[in-house]
Amino acid sequence: MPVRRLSERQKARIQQIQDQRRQRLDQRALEALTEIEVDQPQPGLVVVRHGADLAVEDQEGRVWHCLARQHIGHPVCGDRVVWQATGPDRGVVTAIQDRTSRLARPDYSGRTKPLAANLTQLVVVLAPQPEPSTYLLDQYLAAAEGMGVAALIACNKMDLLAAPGRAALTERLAPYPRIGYPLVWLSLHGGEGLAPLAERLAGETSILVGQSGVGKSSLVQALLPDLEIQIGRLSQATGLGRHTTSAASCYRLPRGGYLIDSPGVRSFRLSLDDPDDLVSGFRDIAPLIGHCRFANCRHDREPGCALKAAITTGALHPERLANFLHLAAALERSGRRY
Ligand SMILES: Nc1nc2c(ncn2[C@@H]2O[C@H](COP(=O)(O)OP(=O)(O)O)[C@@H](O)[C@H]2O)c(=O)[nH]1
Ligand SMILES: [Mg+2]
Ligand SMILES: [Zn+2]
Repeated sequence: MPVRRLSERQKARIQQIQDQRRQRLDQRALEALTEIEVDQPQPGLVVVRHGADLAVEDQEGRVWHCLARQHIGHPVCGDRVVWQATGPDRGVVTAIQDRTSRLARPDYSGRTKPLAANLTQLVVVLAPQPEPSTYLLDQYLAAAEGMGVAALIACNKMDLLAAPGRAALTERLAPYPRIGYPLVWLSLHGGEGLAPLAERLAGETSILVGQSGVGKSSLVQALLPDLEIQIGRLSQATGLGRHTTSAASCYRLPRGGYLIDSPGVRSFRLSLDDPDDLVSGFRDIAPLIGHCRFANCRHDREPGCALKAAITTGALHPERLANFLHLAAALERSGRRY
């Protein structure tokens, strides 16, 4: 995403417009609460957020068009909230419950903005085409570690590979299951692997991430046979029509659990705000840090390097170390050290 540089004046102006908008919205929410006989507070799940408009699912699975009280912060897709009905299909969100995880992305001003909450699983989608990049894969996995959610690798379009190509890719990705990341092989053209993937998604709140062209949109379609119906239901609830498909949406999976989908979420990348996140993002490297002979070891040619030793024993894959060092170098160029 290109970073637009705004002058202080422009930023102040944007802030002022946003504050005014917030006040107006809070007024609307307050009016809604006072005008009508207010119902009991009840728990709900934010299934779509489009600007200030929220679609909140109640415990019976009904979807309500809600606004949020402004002082509570910004509810996002996946948030568990407390809300009150104010009309036949309208309500006001009065509290956001603590998030177990949050997926965030920096906005125009560099402040991170949450995109989705309470995910339990990140699904990294790869394919033989476009050429898989373990550098990108390792960043997604580090992001999952940073959020404290499980990660799963789904390798799609396997129908494109004959036996030798398949063996080569299996070999290349072999380090991942070894360090505890499950791997599923898929072909949407041919149906291979969809059932095992659906099994791993059941009961979880997952998102799909990965390079453009690996088949994420196709996978969403395959996993959600009633996608059109769900989109219709959610866009009707927010009163915004079908252009809400650009908003992050939380779809119900047929076997329970949710799939959060939006173009913004799919293209999310690791941002290394905190250098500690780099080390803790590599579960195979983290336990080795601090065990080199020299405290300032660069894990390059130094004697007594614990990381190099782990490569010799096969406990650490050289490509993982190379990707780690690459990210560490990028971090250092920005003036920080892990
Ligand atoms: N051969 C093959 N093509 C696939 C498979 N899954 C998706 N595609 C194709 O890959 C292209 C990109 O898919 P898309 O879902 O748009 O990828 P996205 O950019 O990750 O959302 C489309 O032309 C799909 O039809 C598959 O399993 N095998
Ligand atoms: Mg797509
Ligand atoms: Zn070292």
